[in-house]
Parts: sequence; structure tokens; C-alpha cells
Amino acid sequence: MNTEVADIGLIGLAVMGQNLILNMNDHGFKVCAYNRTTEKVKSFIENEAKGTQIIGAFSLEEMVRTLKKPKRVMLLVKAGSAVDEFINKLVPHLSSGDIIIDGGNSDYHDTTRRVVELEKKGILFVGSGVSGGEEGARYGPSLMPGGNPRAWPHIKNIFQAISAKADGEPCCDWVGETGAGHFVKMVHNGIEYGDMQLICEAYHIMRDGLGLNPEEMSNVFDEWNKGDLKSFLIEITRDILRYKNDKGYLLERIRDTAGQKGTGKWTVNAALEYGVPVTLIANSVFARFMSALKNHRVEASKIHKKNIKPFSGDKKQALEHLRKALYAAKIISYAQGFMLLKQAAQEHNWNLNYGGIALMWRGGCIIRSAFLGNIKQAFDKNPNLSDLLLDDFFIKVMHDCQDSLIATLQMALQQRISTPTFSSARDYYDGITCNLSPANLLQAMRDYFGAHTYELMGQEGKFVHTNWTGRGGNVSASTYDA
Ligand code: NBP
Repeated sequence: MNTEVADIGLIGLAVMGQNLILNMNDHGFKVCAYNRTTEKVKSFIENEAKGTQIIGAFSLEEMVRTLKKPKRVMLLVKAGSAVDEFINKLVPHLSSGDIIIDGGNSDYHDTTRRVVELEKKGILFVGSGVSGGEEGARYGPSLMPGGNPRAWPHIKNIFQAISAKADGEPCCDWVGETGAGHFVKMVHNGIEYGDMQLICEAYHIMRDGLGLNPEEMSNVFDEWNKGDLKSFLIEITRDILRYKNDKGYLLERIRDTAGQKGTGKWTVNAALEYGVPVTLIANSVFARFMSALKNHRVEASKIHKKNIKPFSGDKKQALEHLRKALYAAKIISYAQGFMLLKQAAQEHNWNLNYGGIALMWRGGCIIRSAFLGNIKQAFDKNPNLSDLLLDDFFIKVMHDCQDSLIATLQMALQQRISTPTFSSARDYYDGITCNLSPANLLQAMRDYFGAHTYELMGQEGKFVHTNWTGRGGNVSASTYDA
């Protein structure tokens, strides 16, 4: 009897694993499910998977035996050592050309290491970003697979079938070699941090600056969701603001301290590593740290009194400025994110398809939005586009919205509302469009105290040192850095 009946094995029966299995089953794939704690296999088969063609396995050997060749095993377990433990246990049961896919939120450095190590054993390893949470996993996630490219033809069918679709196209394509899939997922998460913080600051401005009530704010987000800002996060903000239970609006009673799982921080670490000014995401991570200092903030607010005059301007106009400011700031954030992708691709020799990435994020995931369609078009027009801010569409939007960004920040300043991401968008925009920065002075200072040398304009590539005080020597430095 042929026991090799399953199209894919899936390990990890928590929220993501269970829902992805059911999604695969809906699309006609036969899945064999396994979990470290095997009682969960039994419970899943007897409950959620009842009446489906899903089969359960109670050992890894049993699971691998049920798989068709090349054997495909997907892991949806806690990122980190659990992934390595399963890989080590799986490898003895697999043969050359078999595939292991890690769908967890793994660090892309780990994925790169696993791709290289497993290639030596003939196993094709894929690290795939999976976005969209529980609902995405069940009904169509955004999938960002990367790793050993020889695996792609064998998983493409399943991945593109179960992924979300945007304008009829799957939100899933091959991202690139080694850790590229998980890198793109990490930047996606960083952008998600930025989008969420921008929305929070817009809410803060509406609530404390303009004095709007929850219903009014919800209506504003509802309006915004009909235009350029149409997105999943704007839509859920509208609904969250409106949500009431027997004690009234729930949002007003939620403690203002945000948690995090670290992928925003990873994005900022990558930005620091590759030297890319991803300032908006960095500020959104710091804003979460600031939010966690609740007791400190409460104490300080009692001591540091502020002289704030209630807003007396035109609220309708202020809200229109805010809408445009949010749009402009989002564009800056995505421009920074794509710049990071470009730099990492250069460092790792990844051949990233930027339009394809925008399409992968267009549906299924948390940052899904109408605006990603414009990003895709920009890269379709010019696949070598170095900066989104140099695309005609985005140039026009920035020209149209920049005054509103300034007007919003002026209002926030008067109302003493902290706006780290809106402010960093303005800073970045005025920085990246400044043809003469003050870094000439920086270079002069570095040379003055550390003999670090500088270039003269028009003589690029030629580094010279000046003995500024007459006391120092003429030798330039090569070690001490500042
Ligand atoms: P969890 O991240 O909560 O992981 C639960 C699974 O990991 C269970 O199968 C558990 O087995 C297994 N596991 C753990 Br915990 N430690 C293990 C170990 N040392 N050895 C072997 N197995 C271990 O599940 P999830 O929320 O479904 O997420 C799965 C992956 O997908 C994670 O990497 C997560 O970051 C990522 N992700 C999650 C979401 C989301 O919205 N939740 C979205 C996108 C990506 P057990 O049952 O025996 O304890």
C-alpha cells in the first residue's frame, strides 16, 4: 500500500499552524499535522480538522512516512532554538532534494545559516515570512518565501494557492536567496510599527489637540478609509474607536503601554548595520519604549506643567492637514523601508523584486493598503528606482502634502503633543532634499580633534588633514573613530 499520500507535513499546532493547515485543506492539499505535544494533534483531528482530509501524526517518523516526494515539511513553531531542534530531528528522516520550510518569525541571520548548513546535506531550506495573523493564515496570508531557490518550483503551487490575492494576483512570490524572505518580512513588520505609531499620533492629535470624541474620531477614520489612506489599519482604528461595552468606550480604559515582540527592533538594528536612515521606524520603536514608562510619565506630568491654550483654529481644515500629513509621513516611511531593502540586497547579493514585494504586502497582511498598489506601479515603471521619493507619482503627492505636514506639526507643537514619527518624517524629508547639509562642519570638527581628514568639494576622493591649531602634527588618524 502506498503510504506517501500527503502533499505537505506541518509541524506546530498553535494558532498559525492550525489555520494554515485548514487553509491548505480548503485548497485541496492533503496535509499531515504534527505537534511536539501530541495531545494537540489528537484534539485538532477530532475537532477543528474533523470532516476534512487532514491527517495527524504522533511522531516525526510517522509524519515523514506519509509525505509524497520530494517531501515538504513546514514548521510553524516558536522562532529560535525550537526551529533548530526540529530541523535536527527531521534531517535523519529526509533525503536529498527534500524541503524544510520555516514559516515562523525567524531572524534572517538564522535563516541564512540554516539554508547554507542544510544545502550541504542536500536538504532545500526555505524561510518564509507569513503575515496576516490568525485570519490571514486561515483565509489568505501574505507569504514571503526565500532561501534555497531550488525549492520554489516544488512549493509554488501550494504557497500561491493559499495566499491572499490582490487584483486577482497572489500575494506571494519568490523573494530571493538565503535569508531574503525573512528579511523582507522583518522590514514589513518594521513598517507595520511605523504605520501603527503614525495612526496613534494622529489619534492623539485628534483627541488632545482638537478635542474630538471617539465617535467623531471614528467618523474621520471612516472618511479617510475611503480615499488614499484606505488600509486595514485605518479600518480597524475606525472600529476600535467605536467599540463600546457596558462600561462605555473600551479604548478609553485600555492602559497606554505598548508591548512588542522585537521585529521592529530587528529592523532598526539592520538599518544601523547597513547604514540606512530608517528614522521613522526607529522612532516608532522608541515610542513603544516611552509608552512602557507609564509610572515615570505620570510622575513627570505632575511636575512639568505646560501652558497649553485650547485649539481655536478651524477643525475641519486641521483634519484635512492631518490626513495629508499622515499620507506624506507614510510615504516617507515606505521610502525608508525600501531603501533598507535595497541596501541589504546589495550586501547579500539578493535579486529582490521590489514591485513583487509591494504586491505581496498589498493583500493578506497587516499593512495591506491601496497605496501599496502605487508603490508596485512605481517599481513596474522603473525596476531600478533608487528611491520612492524620485517617482513621479510620489513626487506629486509630496509636493501636494508637505505644507500639511508642517501645519500639523505646528499645531502639535502648540498643543505640546509628542509626535515622534510625524516629526521624523518631516526631518527626513527636509534632510533628504537638502543639497547642502551641515556635515562639512562635522568633518572639520572630526579632523580638528582626531585628524580624521576631509575631502574638499570638487576634489572628492582626495582626503586631506589640516593642522587647525598649529600645535598638532600633520599625521592623519586611522584608528580612533568619532
Ligand atoms: P507560538 O509562537 O505560540 O508557538 C507555538 C508552537 O511552538 C507550538 O506548536 C509549540 O509546541 C511549539 N514550541 C514551543 Br512554544 N517551544 C518549542 C520547543 N522548544 N520545541 C518544539 N516546539 C516548540 O505559535 P504561533 O503564534 O502559531 O506562531 C508560530 C510562528 O509563526 C512563530 O514563529 C510566530 O512568531 C510566527 N507568526 C505568528 C503570528 C501570529 O499572529 N501569531 C503571525 C505571523 C507569524 P507545544 O504545543 O508542544 O508547546
